[in-house]
Amino acid sequence: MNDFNKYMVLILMISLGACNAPQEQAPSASEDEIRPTAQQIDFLGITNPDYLSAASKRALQWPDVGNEWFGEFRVYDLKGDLAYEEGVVRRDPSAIIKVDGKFFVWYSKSTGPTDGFAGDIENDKVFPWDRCDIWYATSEDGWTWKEEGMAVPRGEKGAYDDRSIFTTEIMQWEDKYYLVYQTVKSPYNVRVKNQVGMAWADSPHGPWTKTEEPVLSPADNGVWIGETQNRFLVEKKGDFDSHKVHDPCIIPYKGKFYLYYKGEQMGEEITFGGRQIRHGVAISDNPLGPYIKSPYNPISNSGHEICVWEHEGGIASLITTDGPEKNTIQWSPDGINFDIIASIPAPPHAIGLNRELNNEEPFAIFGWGLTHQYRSYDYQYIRRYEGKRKTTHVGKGEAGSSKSSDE
Ligand code: AAL
Repeated sequence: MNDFNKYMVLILMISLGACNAPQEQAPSASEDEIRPTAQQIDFLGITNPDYLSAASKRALQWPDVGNEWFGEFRVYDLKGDLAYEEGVVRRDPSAIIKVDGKFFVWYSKSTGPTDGFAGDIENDKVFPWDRCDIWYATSEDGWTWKEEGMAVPRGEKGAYDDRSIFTTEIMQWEDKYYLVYQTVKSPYNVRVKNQVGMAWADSPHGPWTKTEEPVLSPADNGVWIGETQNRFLVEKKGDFDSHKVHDPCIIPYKGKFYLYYKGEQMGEEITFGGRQIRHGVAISDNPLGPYIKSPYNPISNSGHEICVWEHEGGIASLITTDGPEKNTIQWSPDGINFDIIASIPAPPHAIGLNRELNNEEPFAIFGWGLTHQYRSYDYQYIRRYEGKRKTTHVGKGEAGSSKSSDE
């Protein structure tokens, strides 16, 4: 374990143990062993090194990491066809790629309000992402977008993707384009299993050819109790992805194709970090599959939408929304074993990274891209985020820090 990992394990152990610890204690033997240097005492602002609080002890274990992942995000309205449109859902933007001088994005699109599960699910719309198809848009400047049309439609009645296809990602590999997306077969009830489908094309404008079968399916080892449509009633929960495989994103890496995804488990619970959501990876020698799930799955214990990119010879992953390790950047040298390398303040949801930006200093990957936001539960729209690294905190008119490199 490197220093940062030891530190994170320590944080977790100390913070869990600390809940039951008496408020005042005589210094223990191990406490005696902690001898901060004068520089550490000054940097951490410790009042008396003979009386170290649990928080100070944890702070003394911090590795000497920089602030290269610390920054802030702002979100802006888009112009043109991706501006908010009443009655229309546009959400879960893919990464942005640039082809022939134009930016391209793909996303889920549906119309009309959400009815939920209480009525006639055969005809209603159960979620904002129900009854979606994959659409795409292009832009010259990343602000004004032209909706080019539908890229991939739902399947014919009876097909595995006949009800909704949504939450897509794009991979450009050699001279071909690959879209992966979630699929649901009708009827869309709360226990329906969600799969991952794929389509490929020679041009970002299509035409797209779907693979005959889904490229990824949920684990088949959970057991529901009874027939009632209640997703929390389980005899056995099964693997982390026994109910749904979501948010697929493929990264070509070390001569193979790594399909990262979010798993949802049958009988999902709320834990001390929120919803039980974890990520997995499935690996293939070929972009079209077959994708074999890693035996190391799950490869995260937290997170929501997948946001991964190649970084310093490994894979970086932005972990948001759910679980004890939310709002962290994690990094893995092998695409499988991820460690926390930074905490990150309030990143946007469902980020569509701008893959054109991945060549400069670390935070530059977040320079700008797309996200979605809820105007209401019924309607979501795509917006632009801009991320800026932050190295100082100064008041208006105050002399800035000499350490600042970005203000
Ligand atoms: C998202 C994704 C998946 C979920 C829903 C639509 O942002 O995690 O796609 O199914 O929310």
